[in-house]
This record gives sequence, structure tokens and C-alpha cells, in this order.
Amino acid sequence: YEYDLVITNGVCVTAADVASYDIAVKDEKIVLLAPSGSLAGANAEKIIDAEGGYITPGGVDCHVHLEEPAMFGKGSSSDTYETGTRSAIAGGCTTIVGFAPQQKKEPSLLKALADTHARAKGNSFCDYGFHMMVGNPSPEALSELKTLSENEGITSLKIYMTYAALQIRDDQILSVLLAARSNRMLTMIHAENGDVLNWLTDQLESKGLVAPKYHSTSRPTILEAEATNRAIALSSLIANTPILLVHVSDPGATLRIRQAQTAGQPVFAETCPQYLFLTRDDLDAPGFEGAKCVCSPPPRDKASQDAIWTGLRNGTFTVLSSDHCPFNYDDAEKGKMTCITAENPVGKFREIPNGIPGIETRLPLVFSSGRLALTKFVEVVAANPAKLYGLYPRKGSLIPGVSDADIVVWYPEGRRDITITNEMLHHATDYTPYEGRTVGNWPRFTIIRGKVVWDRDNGGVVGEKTFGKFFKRGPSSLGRIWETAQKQGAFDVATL
Ligand code: DUC
Ligand code: ZN
Ligand code: ZN
Ligand code: ZN
Repeated sequence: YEYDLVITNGVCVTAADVASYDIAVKDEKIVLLAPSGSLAGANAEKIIDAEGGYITPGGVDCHVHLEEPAMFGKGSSSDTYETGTRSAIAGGCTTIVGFAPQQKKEPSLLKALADTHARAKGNSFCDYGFHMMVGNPSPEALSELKTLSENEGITSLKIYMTYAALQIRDDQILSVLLAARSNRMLTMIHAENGDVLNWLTDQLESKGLVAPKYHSTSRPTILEAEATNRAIALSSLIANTPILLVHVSDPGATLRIRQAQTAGQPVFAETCPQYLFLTRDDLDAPGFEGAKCVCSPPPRDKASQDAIWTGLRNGTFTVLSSDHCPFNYDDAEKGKMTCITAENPVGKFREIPNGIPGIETRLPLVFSSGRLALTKFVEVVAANPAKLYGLYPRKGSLIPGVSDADIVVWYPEGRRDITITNEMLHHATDYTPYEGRTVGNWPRFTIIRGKVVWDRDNGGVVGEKTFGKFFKRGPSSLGRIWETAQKQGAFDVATL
């Protein structure tokens, strides 16, 4: 055969363009974009007729928690690499970046990385990489960043301003930012004021206010805005070290990020579907039900949702990730219900594991929302994540000769009104926070490196858990920050 795969009659959407092309794939790469219909009779092993449907690059989800130990409350993840990535491909996601978690009590980052590799290897339906999650930024741990960045392809790390197992002090944040800069790494920051939310939690508990909805009360938006401001202020002391504020939910935090960007600081930001589609009212469901939407930061109000959509459209948010961090609901051993006791029949929000599933619903929810131009959609779910995390242009685009053939074929237009139910999803979690919502489209085919791994109408998941490859990532290609720093002679020292 001349080609391994040909897709005809599709409308290709990239971050830059919407245009009708036929696509040819050979040896895992996109090799040709040809005039629409011209490849209908091509000599190809497999031909897919897109019937006028949109074709996008596969989703790149760079914020995914799988098989991590308990860190976000009691309980532990309901998804393994196998079940989480199975869910990913069924929702059009072709690459994920998960976390290699180092907790406070562990000294070595390299050990945490090795353990994570062992969990993922041979167990991933899609391609994958890892961020380092740094819970203990000891001098020894920070000295390992060089190996991680130069040899292991780990070019980003995440730090936390909350959670007992992970929270670090401001001086430790500075040490991380400095070490990250020396090693051309991007620092992801979870910005919530942990001390204040613990104090508010104590106050609420002393009044007996422990139902799920008080999770939201314990985390007013000012805690996120304050921590975001602090992270930006600290990063300004270490010139030219890029930071990414993860899972931003609050308009005040968004405004502060926009100001820093306008002032030329290398500040990037991420948001997630839960801040576009859920509100705090979802935590106020009867009984313990609200626990299904407990994540941090918590969903806010309608006006906040609108501000987050605006931030996506105007470029304040670089990426839209799932923050898939699933826990079973009806599970008293490892899930949300671990905190239900005779004394607390509606649970105790302090102990509810923080996080919700969403790896499979991210693309369909946002694609069919009608609130983002399709080019913008591709930018924030595929192209920018690949650029930000050193996977571009191999991932996140449809460039002949360059991009891997990671492709989603959507259904032809005309609303399909697919109702989301947990039953149709492929994670190992017993609920979805989006149960009963209707979306207008869904990935019909998901293709990774030229292989169909999801065929919604013929077999569903047809890929294999041994197919996903680990990708060593290069430095972030957004902003070329490190080169600028080097030119200014500010590379290895903090410019104070
Ligand atoms: N927030 C969550 O909701 N879950 C995992 C970690 C986080 O920051
Ligand atoms: Zn976080
Ligand atoms: Zn997270
Ligand atoms: Zn299925």
C-alpha cells in the first residue's frame, strides 16, 4: 500500500485554520493533506470516510492524576493507567501527561519517577509523559532536576501551596523556581492558601458545618486570588522562570494573571471543564451527593464561569485540561464515602478526597458548547498543551511530515444530542459529575500514530493497553524564556 490510512471528506481544524482536506498517513505520521475527495481512490490499507465531519488533532491532556497514593484527603484513585487512558481515548484524547508524585516523606524524585514508570508501562492505551510532583524540595531532590530534564524527558514540575502531604513554604517555592530555571523546566503551581483554608475548616467544623457544600465555604475565592498573586510575586523575583497556574477558577485570580501577562511576565494559566460547567450549587445537592463535585478549587458561580470562558477566548488561559482525579462515590474504603460515619451521616468535607473524573468528557463538552471558535478549541485542548509541555509539533497539530497521526474524526454536523451517562464512559469510576447533560457531538474515531484505537460505532475501544508510548519531552516551546534569560546573562542566578 502507498498509505497505511486515508481519511477523506473531512473538514480539518487546527489551531490556525479550518479547511477541507483528505489526510494520508504512513508509518505513524501524517504525510499529506490533499484537496478534499482527491484521495478517495487511494491505495491505502484503510480508508475512513469522514462524511463531512470535523477532524481535529487528538486531544492532549496535560493534567491527569492516575494511580496516585492518597494525598488529597482520605481515599485513593479509582483509575489506574489502564482504565484512565482507556477513558481518554474514548473521549478523543491521544496523549496525556500524568504526575510522578513525590510526597513530603520521600527524599528522591528519581525514585518517584521510577515507581510511576512501573505503574504506567504496558498499561497505557494512549501516549504519555510525566510531570514531577515535588512535595519535598530538599537540596538533594532539586539536584535531581538536571537528570530529570536532560536525560529523563521530564521538563515540568508541580508544586502545591496547600495539602498537608504537599504544601511548601514561600522560601521553598523560590528554591524550586530557581532550580527549575537552571534546568529549563516549567513550574506548575497549585495556588490556594492552605493555612487559611485549614483555619476556615476548623471554624466550620467547630460549628458542626461539615456537609459537602461547606467545602466551598472553606475555600472562598480570595484564597485562590491571594495565592495566585503570591505565586506571581514570588516568580517575579526569579527573572525569566515561567510558571503555569493550574486549574484557575476565580475571576480575581484570572485578572491578576492577565495583568502579569500584560506586564510581560512569563505567566501561563490553565482552566478545566469543572469551572465552565459546574457551580457551587452542585455541591449543595441533597445528602452526601454534593461530594461528587468536591474538587479544589471548588466550582464557583455563574458569573465566574462566564469570566473563565472570556479568559479562554482572550488568551489568558493557555490550556484547558481535565484535572482528571477520580474517586468512587459509593465506596467507603477508598472513595468519597470514606468520611461517612454514624456521627457524620452526611460526611465530613475535610476528609472527602478532592477531585473528579473528566478525562473522557473534556473534549465533547467543550467542542459542542458553542462558546469557543473551533480553532480556539484546538488551540487550548491540543496545540498549546503540546507547545507548553515540549511535545509540539509532533503532538497537537496536523502538519505533514512532522506530526504524529493523532487524529479525532467527529460526527458530521447536525446535533446528535448525546446524553452523557456514566454507563457509556470507560473509566473505572462509579459516577460522572456530568450525568444527564447533553452534548452535540462525540469523537467518532480516535486515531493514535495512524492506528484506530476508538471506533464508536464498531467495537468502541479497539486499541490496546500496550500501545501507548512514553514520550520524553523537550523544553517548553512557548515564549523561549530560557534563551532570553541566557542572553540577559541571568541564567544561573536570581536577579534580586
Ligand atoms: N485538585 C483536585 O481537585 N484534585 C487533585 C488535586 C487538585 O489540586
Ligand atoms: Zn492542583
Ligand atoms: Zn490536579
Ligand atoms: Zn463502550
